[in-house]
Parts: sequence; C-alpha cells; structure tokens
Amino acid sequence: MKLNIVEYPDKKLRLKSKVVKLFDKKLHDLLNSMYPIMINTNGIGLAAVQVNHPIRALILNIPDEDGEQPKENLLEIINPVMTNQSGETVYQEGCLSVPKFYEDITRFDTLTLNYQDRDGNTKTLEAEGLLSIAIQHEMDHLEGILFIDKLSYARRKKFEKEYKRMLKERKTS
Ligand code: QAP
Ligand code: CO
Repeated sequence: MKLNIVEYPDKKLRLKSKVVKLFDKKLHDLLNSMYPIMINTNGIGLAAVQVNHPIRALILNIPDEDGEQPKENLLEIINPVMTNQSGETVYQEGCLSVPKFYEDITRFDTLTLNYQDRDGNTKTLEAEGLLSIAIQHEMDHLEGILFIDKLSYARRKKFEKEYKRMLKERKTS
C-alpha cells in the first residue's frame, strides 16, 4: 500500500478517527505499510490519520537506551482508551505532520491504556516516560488534535509565522 504523510495545515488532520470494527487483511496491510514510512522518516510514532486513513489505529516504536528501534519493540495500538493518568511531564515534541518544528509540551507522566492488537485481542499497558508521552501525542491525532494546538497564543503565532515561511521556501527551492 502506497502511503504519504499528510502535513499541516491539511484539514484531513482535523478529522475524528473512526472506531476499528474489522481486524482484517485491510487493517493488517495498512499497519504493515505504516511501519516503513515511520522508520524511513525517523519517526517514533504514527497515527493512521497521518497517512490519510482516519481510523483509531496507531503505531509506536520507542528507541531503547542505545537509541535503537528494533521491530520487536513495535507497538500496534487499535481503539485505545486511557483509564488512569497521573503526574505531569514536559518534553520537546515534534510530529511527522509538522516537519522541523519542536516545542515543549506538558503531558501526564504515567497512564494506563486499554487497547486492541491487530487481531482484536484486548490488552492493557502501563506507560511512563517517552512511551507515555508518545501515546498521548498519538491519541490526540485520533481526535484531530495536534501538539501545536497546545501552545500558548504567543508561541502558536510565532509557529504559524515560521511554518508559513518554511513552506514558502520549500516551494521555491
Ligand atoms: C510523536 O513524533 C512524539 O519534525 C512522534 O523533521 C513526539 O515521530 C512522541 C519527526 C515527541 C513522543 C515525543 C519530526 C521526524 C518525528 C520532524 C515523531 C522531523 C522528522 C516525529
Ligand atoms: Co504527530
């Protein structure tokens, strides 16, 4: 399956992703195709809506202590629901749909997640650190929310100005 990353300000990123009901070959094809595009673009997380499939599916591959991303660590998360959240943590986030921009965002420190795997089996996960941050970032995508939406008014304005300039320069080069 040929996939492309949808980039801000494309309105497709604002769609609310639909619950996955069929755990079929079509879903597996999509998940299989999302993995290489995430790795090749140096991503650690990708929601299906970011490749123009607004369904409640996302993948995560958090680097280990050595900065490696072995495929054994790949998490495929379908229909996630957060049940417990606690604490606060700040991390400089980026997004494959908002290339080249990084901003400090406050998230919950730890969380518990209920979700389904690619075969529809129910799972529970306790997350902290970067995994917890990544889950919250990717779950926001399912609601059409981007990390830049969480910036203060002043920082958002600065972002819009710099991003527009970047897009313009990309067009003329
Ligand atoms: C979401 O983000 C995330 O601008 C995943 O030029 C972010 O994989 C989870 C990326 C922060 C946890 C913490 C961004 C690659 C990748 C860029 C990504 C870029 C190239 C972002
Ligand atoms: Co993102």
